[in-house]
Amino acid sequence: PQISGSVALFSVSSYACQRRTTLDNHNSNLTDALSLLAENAELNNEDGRGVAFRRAAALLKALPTQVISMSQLRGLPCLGEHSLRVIKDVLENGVSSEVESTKQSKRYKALKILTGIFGVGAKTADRWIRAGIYNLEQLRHSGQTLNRAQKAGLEHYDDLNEPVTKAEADAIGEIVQKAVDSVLTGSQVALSGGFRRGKLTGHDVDFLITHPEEGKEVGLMPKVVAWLESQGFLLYQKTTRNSYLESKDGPARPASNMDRFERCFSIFKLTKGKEQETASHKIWRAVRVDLVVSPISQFAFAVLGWTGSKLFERELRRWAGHEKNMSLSSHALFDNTQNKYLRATSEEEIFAYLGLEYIPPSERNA
Ligand code: 8DG
Ligand code: MN
Ligand code: MN
Repeated sequence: PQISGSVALFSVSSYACQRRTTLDNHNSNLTDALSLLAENAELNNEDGRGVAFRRAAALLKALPTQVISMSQLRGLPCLGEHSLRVIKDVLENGVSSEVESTKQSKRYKALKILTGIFGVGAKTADRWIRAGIYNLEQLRHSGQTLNRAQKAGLEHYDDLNEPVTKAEADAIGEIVQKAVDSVLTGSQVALSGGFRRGKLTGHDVDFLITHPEEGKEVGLMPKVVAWLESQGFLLYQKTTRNSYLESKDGPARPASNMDRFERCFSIFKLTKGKEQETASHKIWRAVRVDLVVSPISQFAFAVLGWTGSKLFERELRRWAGHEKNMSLSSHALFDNTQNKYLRATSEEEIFAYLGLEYIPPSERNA
């Protein structure tokens, strides 16, 4: 860091995938404010604004010390005019007036409550709000038709809005491992998502499943799901087939960032330990679990793509496209200059292809 007078100026790379971002955040007062505004933008389908606030928050998460004065931010990337205004407000007044008024607003509160239902996105929530629905009580009495996911989401609302602990994630990991062992020996299960980055809690648990022999993983998901169902572990599941190989453009470049693995969005019924039993005497709780099956040839890309954070992933793809003329997905890395796929069996290799220093999962918490 450069020193200017008594004020330390930070020097930080502009892409989140060039930075090491641990969970040790020295600026949570600022990043909480910016994250709330990002969330609000996303809930209102203003994705551009959302990303701008997310980038600003991520930049601050990567700083080695607490920011106490605006002068420390001079020359830093990712901080737009609006974000700087919010930061200044927090530094000078302890809170951001925009954040405070957003939190109080009827619309924000309703969007939070309604999108807190599994299966309800910003568009559905907006439609319901325009129909005068602001909370679960009003929704239940509204006569709105809910799909299967939303019904399950409403039924298990409290459980699903209770953070999942690492201990619960590990318990579910053992169940998933047992399931894959029972249906195909040699299959491997890898924890991904926030828990792989070292988070202590999460909104769900994410797992990748593969088999060391290419092709053996085909059709694995329905078998795993059937086993879990037969053992009574599933409260809800929706499985979608792999659509990567059979797409019209062949195994060529995936068109969007949405991947095409065989996957299952589920709600697990997890039996509680004695310590977690509550006054309600309910001996189980509902937990959101994502399962994804990847062929071994794409596994490194799948692991990288499903470890997150979401902003880190977005920045990796932006780096690949803008700086390297490459296209990165959770399936593959394509070099547009050489017009060929770059094979990889580890995350380290992928970072190397991209000309990036390797960032371990615990430092991808952008
Ligand atoms: P949390 O659950 O603890 O709140 O955080 P997280 O684990 O980081 O978030 P997540 O929403 O569970 O997402 C985990 C990773 O999975 C994240 O990097 C984004 C990625 N992911 C999805 N959906 C999709 C998708 O459709 N395609 C790809 N390639 N990745 C996805 O969540
Ligand atoms: Mn997750
Ligand atoms: Mn997930």
